[in-house]
Amino acid sequence: LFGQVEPFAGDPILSLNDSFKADPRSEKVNLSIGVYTDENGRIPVLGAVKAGHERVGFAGRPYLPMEGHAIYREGVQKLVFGAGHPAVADRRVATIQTLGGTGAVGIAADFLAKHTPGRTVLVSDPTWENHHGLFQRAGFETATYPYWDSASRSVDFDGMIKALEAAENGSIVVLQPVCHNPTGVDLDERQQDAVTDVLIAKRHIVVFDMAYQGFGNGLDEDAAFVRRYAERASCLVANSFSKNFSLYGERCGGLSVVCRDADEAERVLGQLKLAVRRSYSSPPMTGGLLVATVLGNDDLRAQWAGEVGTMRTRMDAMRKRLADEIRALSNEVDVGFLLNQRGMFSYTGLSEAQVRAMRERDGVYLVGSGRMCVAGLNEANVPKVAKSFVEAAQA
Ligand code: PLP
Ligand code: TYF
Repeated sequence: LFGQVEPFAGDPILSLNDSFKADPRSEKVNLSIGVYTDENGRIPVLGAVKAGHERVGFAGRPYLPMEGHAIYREGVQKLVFGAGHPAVADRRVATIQTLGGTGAVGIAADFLAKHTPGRTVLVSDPTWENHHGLFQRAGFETATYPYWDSASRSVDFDGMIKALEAAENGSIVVLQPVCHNPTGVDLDERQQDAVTDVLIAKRHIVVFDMAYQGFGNGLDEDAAFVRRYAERASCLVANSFSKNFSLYGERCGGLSVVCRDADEAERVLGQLKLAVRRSYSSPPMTGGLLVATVLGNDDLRAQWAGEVGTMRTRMDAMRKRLADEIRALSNEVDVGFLLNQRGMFSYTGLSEAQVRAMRERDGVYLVGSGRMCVAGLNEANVPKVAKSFVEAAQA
């Protein structure tokens, strides 16, 4: 019956993570998968989440509504758009609880496939690979807009603008507003505004995918692009709590659709619920209750915001430490990229062969594209990573 079924090659990043776990060397360093680990190399349990867990305990487990927990959805709106945002005040935002950021992008794709079918979907080159996969699964063809300029190790802004202008009116454009995966480079405020002008003039449908809110400059600062855009036009916003709540396995995220008015938002919410009903009926409760409890309580929310700041500060410090260590070993390796890029990832510019050499010789694991997860760095492993990096870069 299933004789023709093709083998699945596996997800390259998850496979690399498995190879890391199987590597017997004790001095190995995992800078591959996008997971935040603390100074001791562990995935942290945030204090605010632990306190939330104690508060909610374990009571009955009825089904949640299709759209998720009401306090959770309110929390998403406040976090993504800010408390006083006009779209929220006008009740023009339809928000649902989703299965992580992946589930949010997936439901966005399903929703758009039904209500705006046949459009071209443009994602950045490069991007999180699943952007292609999720929109293709929903029936779209995907194409790319230029994003990364390897010569300057920054955004190919002119290329991006030209591609958005050249695209058919009303195309679907997926944008990562902050801490771009995999490059670590973001648009600055002037560039964001220029891109916004083009997107609105072309009546493109924008899907923001914000998986790292709080890891760039701050929770509010990181949402500024989305907030300004949503003051000017309708859009979809996927957000993830996997990283900033350190709740990877709980699958917590949100999808918000900014609409023209409250009536439209009500109907859009209905269609999002229908998409959920046809896919998995309703979201799971445990992780959602934790997030809702933290976001819905002023003290816990403030504690959480502080802990997000601690994660961000540590990653920034590790970027600087690695740059210093590399400079101490060699004047010939340019480390500016480590300091200009933000969030969990840095595109190093290393080739696949150089990345392989670091992995095989030194047990330092980066993704084949040259992406380094800086959250895997700590005081103990930075010297080793710096030495491995310099040797690979100069080979
Ligand atoms: N979008 C981007 C850009 C990501 O980098 C990731 C995860 O790494 C996701 C979405 C998925 O997030 P989640 O793990 O919450 O599904
Ligand atoms: O880019 C990353 O590292 C994350 C990790 O199914 C990831 O996207 C990779 C595959 C996956 C879930 C998370």
